[in-house]
Amino acid sequence: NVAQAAGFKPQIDYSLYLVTGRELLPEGMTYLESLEQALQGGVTVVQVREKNSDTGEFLKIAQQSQELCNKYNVPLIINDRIDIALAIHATGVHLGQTDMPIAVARSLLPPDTVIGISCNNPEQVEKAVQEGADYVGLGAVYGTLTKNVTGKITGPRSVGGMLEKLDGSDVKAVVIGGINSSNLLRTLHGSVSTTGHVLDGVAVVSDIVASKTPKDAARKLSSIVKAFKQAS
Ligand code: TZP
Ligand code: MG
Repeated sequence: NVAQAAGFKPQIDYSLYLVTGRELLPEGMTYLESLEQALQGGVTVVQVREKNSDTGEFLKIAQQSQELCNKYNVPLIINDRIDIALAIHATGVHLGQTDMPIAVARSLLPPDTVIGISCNNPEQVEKAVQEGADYVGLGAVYGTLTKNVTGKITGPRSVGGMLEKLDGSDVKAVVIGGINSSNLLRTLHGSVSTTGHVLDGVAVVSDIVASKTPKDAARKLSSIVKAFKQAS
């Protein structure tokens, strides 16, 4: 697209991608307190995901999240809702397979908006590349209680098969679903295509959001991704 060609598309560091989930907060921890700790711990990009909120509530949370992310210079992505992304001038939107098509979303949003899409198999990844996605979220790689996962659980091996479809494009990739500090390193190592394509990062909800010490949780995850990236 025009923005990309002109070179002013924001370059996102996908290393540690926090997806929010207010339902999972531990008792006594506010959403903004948890988010700020996560940012301090090294989250590199945040997606606000509000599956159970009305528009007004989503908008308020999005605005508050944006303010906090700005303070830490971390880009913000809105799940599903183009209108809310527009309203707060978010860096990006994240779409699902049953949401608005990428081309339509693109036509509604400013040209420098980052668009990501969830993919569960190589065909969906291929289509995402053709349609001009900026990044893909691959998964669910493991089982998770955070979301009622509809597609199959991929496992790292099939992530490799999906990553292969990104060869020759600059579309970035993260994995999501059941990732924590215990399985992260082997997930990163296992999620590689036969052509050597590796992940750009990892997306996490509960390991950070459900933690009573989200800063430590994020720090742990962040250091693992950094070590992996330095070695690869
Ligand atoms: N999409 C696929 S799995 C998932 C989403 C939003 C939830 C991942 O949450 P968790 O807690 O990191 O397993
Ligand atoms: Mg969606």
